[in-house]
Formats: sequence, structure tokens, C-alpha cells
Amino acid sequence: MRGTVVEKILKAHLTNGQLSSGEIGIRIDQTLTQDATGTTSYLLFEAMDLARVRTEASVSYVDHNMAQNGPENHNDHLYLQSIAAKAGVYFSRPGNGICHQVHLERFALPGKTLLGSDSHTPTAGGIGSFAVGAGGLDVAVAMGGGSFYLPCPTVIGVELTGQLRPWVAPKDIILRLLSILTTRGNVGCVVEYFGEGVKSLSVPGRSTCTNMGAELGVTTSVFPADEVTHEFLKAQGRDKGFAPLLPEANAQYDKITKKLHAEKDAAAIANIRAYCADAEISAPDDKGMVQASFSRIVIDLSQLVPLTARPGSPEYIVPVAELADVAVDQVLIGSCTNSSFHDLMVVAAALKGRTVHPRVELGIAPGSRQVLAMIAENGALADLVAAGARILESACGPCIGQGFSPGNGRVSLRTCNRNFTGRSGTADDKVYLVSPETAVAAAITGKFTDPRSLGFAYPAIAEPKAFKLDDGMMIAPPSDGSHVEVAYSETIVKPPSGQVLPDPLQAVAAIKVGDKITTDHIMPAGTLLKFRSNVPEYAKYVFNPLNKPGEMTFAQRCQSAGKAGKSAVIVAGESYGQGSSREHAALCPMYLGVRAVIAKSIERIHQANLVNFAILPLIFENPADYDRIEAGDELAVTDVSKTVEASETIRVRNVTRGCDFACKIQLSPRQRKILASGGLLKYTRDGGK
Ligand code: MIC
Ligand code: SF4
Repeated sequence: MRGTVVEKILKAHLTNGQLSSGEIGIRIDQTLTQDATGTTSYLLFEAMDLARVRTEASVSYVDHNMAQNGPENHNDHLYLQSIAAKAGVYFSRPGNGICHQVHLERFALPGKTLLGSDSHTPTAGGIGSFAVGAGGLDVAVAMGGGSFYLPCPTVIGVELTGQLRPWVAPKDIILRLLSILTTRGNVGCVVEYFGEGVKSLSVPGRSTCTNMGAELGVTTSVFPADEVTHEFLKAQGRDKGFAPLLPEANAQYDKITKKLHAEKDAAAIANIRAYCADAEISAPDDKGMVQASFSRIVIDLSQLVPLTARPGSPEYIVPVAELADVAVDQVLIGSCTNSSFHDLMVVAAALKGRTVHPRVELGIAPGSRQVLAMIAENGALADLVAAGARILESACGPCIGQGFSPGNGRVSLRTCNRNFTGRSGTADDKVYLVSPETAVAAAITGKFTDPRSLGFAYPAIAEPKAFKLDDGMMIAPPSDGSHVEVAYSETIVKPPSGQVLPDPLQAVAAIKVGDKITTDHIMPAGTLLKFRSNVPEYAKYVFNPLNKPGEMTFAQRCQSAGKAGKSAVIVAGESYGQGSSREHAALCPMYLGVRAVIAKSIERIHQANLVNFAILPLIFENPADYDRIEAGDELAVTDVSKTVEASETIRVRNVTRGCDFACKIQLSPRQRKILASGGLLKYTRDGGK
């Protein structure tokens, strides 16, 4: 990483470890929380007995839980507003916009570190922040002035050359990158963009790329801070915070090695060959796996075409042209990925004087109040309304399954970042991820359309020289919050705290799941999101999409194991815990008695959340051992404490099948101590750093 932007920021913030390998600790300048993860985060902050935050700026946003069906959401908002005032946190009121868009507009700065209790916090990487998503407890610790710990990253260099052609958008850059790197096997990496092509991209355009870097599973993504960044900050009235941040001319990006399946990952392997000049691909081994190594990805922007991610995963990338004429039923333009002023202006200009196709329902959720106010003032909003768009609230809304769900099996084109099946609120949804340009083309024609074939000129929209500045919905905290009374309520329940691991561990495999299980599968959002502040209630729905009618739910199976004096264990395949930062995917299982997860691999944020809530993450040493456990099997592990303290492997006995196998313990020394304390809260309260 020598000479990279990543190295410069990390060097300036390093508190523990070395920038060569192992775990490092960094000082956090800014934090953000949103309401769905925020209540837990602040309740845990309170449990640490800290009066005020110790960061340069901490901001609490309300943008997720705004459906307000029942009292829960409003109760949360009032709690969040009061605790923000007490603890010294800015409060972004409901209606002010989506946390990542607003943070980019009003707070994010080049060279700063930002920790957010939301996986798309890396949006701020577009301005040159080192912005990382984490569980709410990690954010609570950072608010209290504690370091954030991460593995010293491998820096993947992505060189951008050329310039995007009309109707091709920044979304197509990140979709192309997803087709190369996939959503798997990038844990511990950071993407750094560089090259001539960077300067042709606006800050919000860059942020579309860093936002969806979350889907790669990397720790974060970063752009350099250049004149474009400076102009953006000036237009936001914040140029005082600007300092250029560029890589050295001889910056060194790291070599990465990925394991891929020769057949199943054929498309990714072909893309690695096409986009990585120094790619080396091994011959397949006896299981059909190849090793792909490369150190530099080059994307020529002028060669890019409009792309889409097919339903099911953000890595299923195909050119839009391949789907030409597939009928489209619904179009949604919104979410923290693509709802900036520029995005909405392009859509409004394309729709001006036209009407949305009769078979399509079009929803538009502006990313922030600033965006909404500006398109209202310049007339673009009137063009959208005249065209028949449904104007939705400036919030997460449909992105997290809160309204605007598509009909059964209906094709929905969305400018969002995730299309995990069912996330839209419809179990058999068909959500495709696209740019605003491709989205509006379908809204006009009623079918998948390469926007370059629309037959009219691309509306060239310049970035504003001055954005509309009105922070009336951003409440600054009083200098002394001691007099503030915190608004608790009956729907806000204190989160349970972790327990030291039982030794020996006697458990039941309460569920066995396959590959790529997301946190949306573990702890679904949508209409259940309102239970975020009530773990006992929310825990009833753990693995809800996988529960079968007429059978015991996951929660009931855990409870019955508990009655028999046993803990519960989750068995999983590759990339367990992909997706969001929601620590409820660890907290609720912990509440139900889950004490270990045994998987082929576990994603970064989720693994950290498991440790924070004293659940032991174990990785099959031999992935084939996955086949030696079935749901309902009894498992036993002896010498748990001693082994977790010092050893790299642990043996798990399958009592039911009379066999045993080894699992890896891939934890830093600090994480081992956290587990020994019974979780991060206890560790921090006992003075652990
Ligand atoms: C998401 O996009 O899945 C969310 C909802 O924003 C989550 C956070 C949460 O579950 O509250 C995320 O991305 O971290
Ligand atoms: Fe909100 Fe969707 Fe962005 Fe998550 S991905 S923060 S739900 S807009």
C-alpha cells in the first residue's frame, strides 16, 4: 500500500499495530448512526457510562424506520433526538434525507476517518474519507473515543482511464467491478480508485462507486481528493475542510489472490483476464477451484456499456442490451446509491414532456432534503410529477422493503445496491439493479432498454456551483447536555449483554444453511424493522424467511435446546453474514442461546458483530466437513476457554454422528480477549482497549 491514499489516511490515524500486517487500531474522527441500528448503539453507549461523545463530529440520522405503523418508530425517533442532545451528537431529523447522502453533503471530509453503523458508510469514500461500516457497538465505542480495530488492509488499485460515454453512468463502473471481483473473497481489502478517468467523475458519482463497494465485501473504497472534490465542497459551503489527498506517483497497490470455481465463476475469471493486465490464473485443482492473482485492475470508462445486476445478487452482472425488450413492471429511483441532485436531474430531463409507460409504476425517493428542495425550486420536480412519477419520501423506504413492494414475480428495476431475493418485501421478487439512466429508459419504454438507444440526446447536467444550504433539519447538540431528559418508552427494551462462553460447549445445530446467507435472511427488515429496539420481540423472527410453515421456528428450536440445557449453533456455507451491518443478526441469535457459528467463511462486519456479542465464529478447516453435520445434530466442544485464548484450531465433536473435525479460530488477540470477557460491552467496561 506504499504511497496510496489509504496509507496516508491510516498513517495519520494509527493508534495500534503496524501498517504491514495483523490487526491495526485507528482513531475515528466522525461517526454516523441511523435509526434502525442507532437505538441499540446509543443504548449500548449509555451502558458504557460515558456522558459525551469524544469525536470531532457524531451524527444520528433518522431515515430507515419511517413507515410509522404503530408507535415503535416515533418512540425511537424521540429517544434518538433526546440522547443525541444529551451525548453531544448532531441529530438529522426524519425528512432530512438518507444518512449517507446527507453526510456526504454536510459532514464528510477528505482525509478523515468515519465509522458508521451502516454497511454503506463507505459512500463518504467518494470525497476521500476512510469510511467504514460496523456494528452499532463498535460505533458506540468509537463515539466514546475508543479506537476501531480492523485487519491491516490489502489495497486493491482500480485504475480508471478514458471518460464515460453519454448514458453510461458511475453505477456501471461499480457493476463492472462487481463482475470482476464478485461479492465473495474480498474480506480485508480496500479498493482505491486512481488514474486519469477519476477527474471526469463528480463527487456524488464517485460515491455511487464507493457506496456499492459494500457489495464487494471490502472494508471500504476510497477516491483521491482533487479539484473536483474542492469544487464540491465549495458548492456545499465547506471548502475550509478541503485538503488535497492524492496518491504518490509510484504508489504501490497490493497483489490479491482469489479462489474461484473454474465453471461456476467462469464469467468472473474471464473478466479478471480482460481487466487485469497482470492476471495469473492457475489450472483447476481436483475440486475445480482455480487461484486468480492480480495487482491492478484497469477500467477504460469510454468502453463501458450500461449494465445491470440480475435478481438474487449484485454480482450477477450482464449488459442491459442482453435483456432488451424484457417487460418491466416497476421502476424505483432512490436509495443511498443513486438519488443525488445529478441523478434526479437526468431522470427529470429525460422524462420532461413524456409520460411514464402505462405498464410501469415509477417511484422516486430523493436522497436528501437538499436534493428535493433544489429540484422543487428549479422545476424538475414538476416535470417528474407531470410525467406520472410517484414522489416518495426522502428516506430509505422501498430499498429496505418499507412500501412499494413489487407484485408476485414482477420485474422491478431499482437504482439501489442490493437485490437479495425478498428484500423488496415480495418473496418472489425480480429486482434488477441499474443506473438512473437505465431506470428512466425503462420507465419510458416499459421494457429493458439500453438508454443509448432511446433516440434523444443525453441531458448533460452540470454539477451545481452552489447547492441550496439549509441545515434547519440538522439539530446541533447543546454544549451541555446534562439537563436533557432522555425519552425512553415501553417499546425500547435494554439490549441483553453477552455471556462468557460455556465450557464445555454442548449444543444443538439449530439450523444448517447454504452459501451467501445475508443478514437480510438472518434478521429480515421490511415490516419487522420496527422491532429493532426490542430484542426479545425481534428475536422471534431470526431466520424468518427460512422458517417453514407448520414446523418449529428457529427461535423455538433454540429455546427447546435451552430447556434441555444446551446452547445452539448455526452451521453455514461460504460468505455467511453478507450485506448489512445490522448487529441484530448476532444480538438476536445470542439472545436465543446461539454460542457459535461454524461456516466455510464469514463476512467481515458480521464476524466482528459475532465476537462483540460473544458468539464464537469458527471456520471449517476442511470445507468438506460441512457435509458431516445436519440440522438437529448434537455437537460438543471441550476446553473452550483455553483453546479460544491461544489456539488456532479447535476440535468439534458431532455426538450424533460419532465423528469429529477441526475448525479454525481466525481471531486477533484482542478479539480473543473480548470473547473471554463475554463480549465487547463487558470488555470495554472493564477498561479493555
Ligand atoms: C441495509 O441497507 O441493509 C441497511 C438497512 O441499511 C443496513 C443497516 C440495518 O440493517 O439497519 C446496512 O446496510 O447496514
Ligand atoms: Fe438505506 Fe438502502 Fe442505503 Fe441501506 S442501502 S442505507 S436501506 S438506502
